[in-house]
Amino acid sequence: MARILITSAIPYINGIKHLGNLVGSQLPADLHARYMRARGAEVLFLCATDEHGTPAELAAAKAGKPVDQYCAEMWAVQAELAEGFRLSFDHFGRSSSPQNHRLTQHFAGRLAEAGLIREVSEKQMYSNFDGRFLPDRYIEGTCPNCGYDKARGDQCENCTKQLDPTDLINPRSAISGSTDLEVRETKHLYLRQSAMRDELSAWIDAKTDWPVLTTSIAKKWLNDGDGLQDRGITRDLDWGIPVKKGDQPWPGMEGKVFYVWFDAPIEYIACAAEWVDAGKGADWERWWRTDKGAGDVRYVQFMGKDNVPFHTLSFPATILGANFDGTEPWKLVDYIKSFNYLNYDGGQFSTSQGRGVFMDQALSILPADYWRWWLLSHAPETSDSEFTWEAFQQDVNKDLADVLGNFVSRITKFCRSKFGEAVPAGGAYGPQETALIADLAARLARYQAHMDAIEIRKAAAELRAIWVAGNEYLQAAGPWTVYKEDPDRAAAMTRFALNLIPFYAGLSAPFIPDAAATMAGAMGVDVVWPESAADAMHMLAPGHAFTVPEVMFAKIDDDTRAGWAAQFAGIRG
Ligand code: B3M
Ligand code: ZN
Repeated sequence: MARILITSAIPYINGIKHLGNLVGSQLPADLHARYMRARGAEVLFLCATDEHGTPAELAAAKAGKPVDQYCAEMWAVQAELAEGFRLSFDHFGRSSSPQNHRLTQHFAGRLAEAGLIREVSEKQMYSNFDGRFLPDRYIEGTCPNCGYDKARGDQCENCTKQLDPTDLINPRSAISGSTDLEVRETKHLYLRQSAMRDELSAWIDAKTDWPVLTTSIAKKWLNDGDGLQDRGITRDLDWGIPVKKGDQPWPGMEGKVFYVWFDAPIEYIACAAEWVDAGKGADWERWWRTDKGAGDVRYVQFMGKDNVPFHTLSFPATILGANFDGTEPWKLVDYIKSFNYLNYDGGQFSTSQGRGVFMDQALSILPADYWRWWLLSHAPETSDSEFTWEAFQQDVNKDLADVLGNFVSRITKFCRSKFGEAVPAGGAYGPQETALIADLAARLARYQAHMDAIEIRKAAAELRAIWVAGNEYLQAAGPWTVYKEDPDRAAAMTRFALNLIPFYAGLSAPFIPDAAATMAGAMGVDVVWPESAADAMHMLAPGHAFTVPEVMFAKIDDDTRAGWAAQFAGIRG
């Protein structure tokens, strides 16, 4: 049995995520997890909140709460929204967990043993007004690379360049806006990732099957040398994982914490330990250590493009470095699926500016399946894509209501009125049905190939075509007309069309799990992946009872659409 480890980039704790965040990591990761489980793989699907660093501290300060309390509350909010969107994590952890404290300190100790950490006395921005150092997001200014004027001290959101606070032009404090800043000396630990350039370069060169988006970003940072500069992995902050060498103190580093981007990817590992400690699993090393059973695991990561440098360079440097003596072979990622950005109505989604539709708002106006279908079928794979209310209304009405929902409703109602609420006997499948089975078999093979390759838009297009094929069959066959002259033939057509419903339920479940459960439930069967189109059309035997499901998808009318467009035009307060 195939074993698949899946992680989604772990969302920052600082507030509710928008739909652009959702489609850039958690949602496609869920699609893959659901698909692989349906195909019989043993899957471990992990996500967590990213609770350290300046995003957490700044957001807690804004909310007027102690940062630990703020994080606990926001974790619960994010966990509930994840459930609302039917994200099927095996565990939703927290990067502030004791497991992550231990592992992060462990990795730092191993890297020190390997000689991959050096102590650097460096210059940091200090705000006289705020009376503190201003690492990372505590400072904003103009990007030296692209000129974007809201670049943060750790990275430019606009061009993805990783930055140091001292790189910014016209820097200002993100807390007070003060420009009364000075440079002060402070001591920090640096990860010597540059020492691992050859190893990382060979590893990435071997990944010829990765999406171009992933490898192009990785190679850009490798080859212009920029991304592989040694990076500071400690910070002068209160909140975070205390700097230690394993469980030993680190002289000179008292009062400092690890940099959020050092401990966040380690949470992927710690999350598996949390999963075990929560009583949900027996052995996390079986997923993470190739010497302890993870040798046959395929590890797939999902993330937005701005996270690629950390996952292709920094995190691999950490876990490869920790195996300097061959005693700790950690599982490296096998495939990185990365995403461009989803834009919102002519601009960017923005958490800091409250622009766009956020996960809680989305669920307050429509159930998860509407969003899941639209977002996944427009996943920004090869380029940025754009959410508009017009496109959303049009696609949802067409694909979900007119095609899929209408098919299910039409055939179940027709059967109920002519044959009752059981699959009719009589007649036999003829050339029309044989032709559709052949078509569906070919489409099923293509759909599986796209899902295997995590080509999400192509998979969605094929699934839509599979729904359309059923609708067209029903339209062309016209059992309601045939019934008058040849009720037996109409019964065979009806039986065939009813059998398409569980077939659709199985294939659609990774995209729209609730609707799939409704379809299968109405037909009195479980949601199962149809391994063969021909067999699937004989699954419901004559006499098998069913019910007519409630309306599966309501259409969005123009007034409603216009109302939402107006409601979400402004910025969230
Ligand atoms: N929290 C950034 C983000 O949410 C960061 C990802 C960490 S993945 C280890 O986009
Ligand atoms: Zn920039």
